[in-house]
Amino acid sequence: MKDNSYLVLSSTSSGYQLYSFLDQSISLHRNRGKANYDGEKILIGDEVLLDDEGMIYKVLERHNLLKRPRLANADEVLVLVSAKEPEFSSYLLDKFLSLINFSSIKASIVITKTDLLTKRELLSLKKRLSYYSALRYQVFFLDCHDKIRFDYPAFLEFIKNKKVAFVGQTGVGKSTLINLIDPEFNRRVDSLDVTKGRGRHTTKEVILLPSKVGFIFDTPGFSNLQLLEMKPLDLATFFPGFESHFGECKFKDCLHLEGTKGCSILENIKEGKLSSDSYKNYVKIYEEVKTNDVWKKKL
Ligand SMILES: Nc1nc2c(ncn2[C@@H]2O[C@H](COP(=O)(O)OP(=O)(O)O)[C@@H](O)[C@H]2O)c(=O)[nH]1
Ligand SMILES: [Mg+2]
Ligand SMILES: [Zn+2]
Repeated sequence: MKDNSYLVLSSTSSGYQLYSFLDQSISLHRNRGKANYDGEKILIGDEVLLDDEGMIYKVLERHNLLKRPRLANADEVLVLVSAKEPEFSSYLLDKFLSLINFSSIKASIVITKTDLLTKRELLSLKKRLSYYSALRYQVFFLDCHDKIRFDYPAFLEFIKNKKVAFVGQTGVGKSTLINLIDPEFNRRVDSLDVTKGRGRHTTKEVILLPSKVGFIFDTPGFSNLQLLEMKPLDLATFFPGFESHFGECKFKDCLHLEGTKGCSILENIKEGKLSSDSYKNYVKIYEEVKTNDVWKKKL
């Protein structure tokens, strides 16, 4: 079925840029009226069919959906977190991983700006990240300007022939990394140094780039991520490291909060099998999810 379907790369005011699986060409097409997916408009990453006049008339079934940034059919989501500038944040990492787990998509971790660390800092960060490797996340340390140093060759092999989404805070190096993979894309890179007066250009919308290696979603940055669609119990289930303990707590709807009797998560933390640092992130994110009442209104 792939042969006559098209992949949505980007959305413009004059239509959708589509990639043809048949001949790898890219062309602009409009939507005939109301082609949608369960009432939702076409997303980047959707696969669509064209009628005889070259108009989109059908959206094919989605394999998955990432809610934030909103995109369809990623094989893998790569969470980019910088080692420095902005400072490494396990809080943001845990938050992203929760959301991706919740969306049932595979996640991996990319640490950017590794070149800015001293040897000692690198060792200490690697130790910190070994917790995530033990949870079976792939972790890559990169300098987004350098194809030789650190884990770039393994990273390149990893993304080959996949559709991968790069997500992460503004300024972590998403666009820089895309330019390293395929300089032809010439993605705009933001200067963090405003004194240079170049102004800031940001990736404003999700776009899917057909690179020489594989398909890459570049996504808009943000300073913080809100988990608006997640309920407290979703977080308690999908927080990184917690999934494999699902159903082990005494109470079925356990939120793993301090003092809960028979909580498997708290026991695992006590035994050092789950990270107490990450647990602090959990409590912080739980408080945010609890106070966000968007989901309550929908009930
Ligand atoms: N030293 C260093 N700087 C980087 C690296 N990756 C990106 N940068 C710089 O970080 C800034 C933001 O990069 P950009 O790709 O625009 O980030 P984005 O907002 O995630 O797309 C730019 O000044 C880049 O040159 C890296 O691995 N090492
Ligand atoms: Mg960017
Ligand atoms: Zn529990």
